[in-house]
Amino acid sequence: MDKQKLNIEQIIDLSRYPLDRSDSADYQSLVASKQKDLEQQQYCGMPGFLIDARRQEIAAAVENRQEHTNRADNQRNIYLEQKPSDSLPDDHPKNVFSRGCYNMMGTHLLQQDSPLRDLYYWQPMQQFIADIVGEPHLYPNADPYQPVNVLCHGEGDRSAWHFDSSNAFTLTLMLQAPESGGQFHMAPNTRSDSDPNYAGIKNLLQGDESKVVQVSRSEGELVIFRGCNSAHRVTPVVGSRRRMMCVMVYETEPDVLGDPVVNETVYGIKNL
Ligand SMILES: O=C(O)CCC(=O)C(=O)O
Ligand SMILES: [Fe+2]
Repeated sequence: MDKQKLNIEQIIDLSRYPLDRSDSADYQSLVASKQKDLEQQQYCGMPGFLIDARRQEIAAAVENRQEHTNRADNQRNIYLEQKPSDSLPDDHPKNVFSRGCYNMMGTHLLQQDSPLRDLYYWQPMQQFIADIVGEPHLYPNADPYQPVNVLCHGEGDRSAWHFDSSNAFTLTLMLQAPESGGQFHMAPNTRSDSDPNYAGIKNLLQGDESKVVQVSRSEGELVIFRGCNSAHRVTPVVGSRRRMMCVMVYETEPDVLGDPVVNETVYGIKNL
């Protein structure tokens, strides 16, 4: 890649997604339509958000640093817990464990001149996401490892059904699609803040896919989803081409740092 600093129009397709013209009618109608999708479906997608030449360069850089990424391979329940609840029956969702395996690349492994950093810290990007998710402002996460990650699923890797534990929304940018498999499935509104819906979750875990939707994740597509109450998974990747998904974390207040215990588990960072 040219070492000169890239302009944002070399990273995002601004003709389709006019983040640089927030006063324009085009911007307002884009935001309104994505807000509506997010509200109705619990996700919204923006295909072709990332310029394809950048996407290819970023994917090659991620591939080159694969050996430094942290491997996770464990059994967890849909709440991402690894310990059973002895007081509950074996078929209770808290006691149903499935394998999750992937490699995680933290922010510290991204090159300093990675376009992913430029995109993440670009103020209009932060405001665009804030406008869609209905926050007055969003701020970058201040942790050295957590703000911009690339989640890598190699052959056979998958993420089992889970709820995202803390974030009200999850922001993802598809960098590379696998040959096949690696599909993103979601059961919108599986539970709510007032109803844990253990019976519905039990059915889902036993294979009832009647409420499951497959969300398109094309290369270069930006997807925002609400994963706290909508269970989702990534099906096993088939073939040697790695699935690479950039996950960006914005906060509703400035200067948020990560938990060192989480950083050890997720990125393998010790001795903080
Ligand atoms: O890789 C994906 O498509 C989904 C990632 C995910 O579930 C998450 O970041 O919480
Ligand atoms: Fe998730």
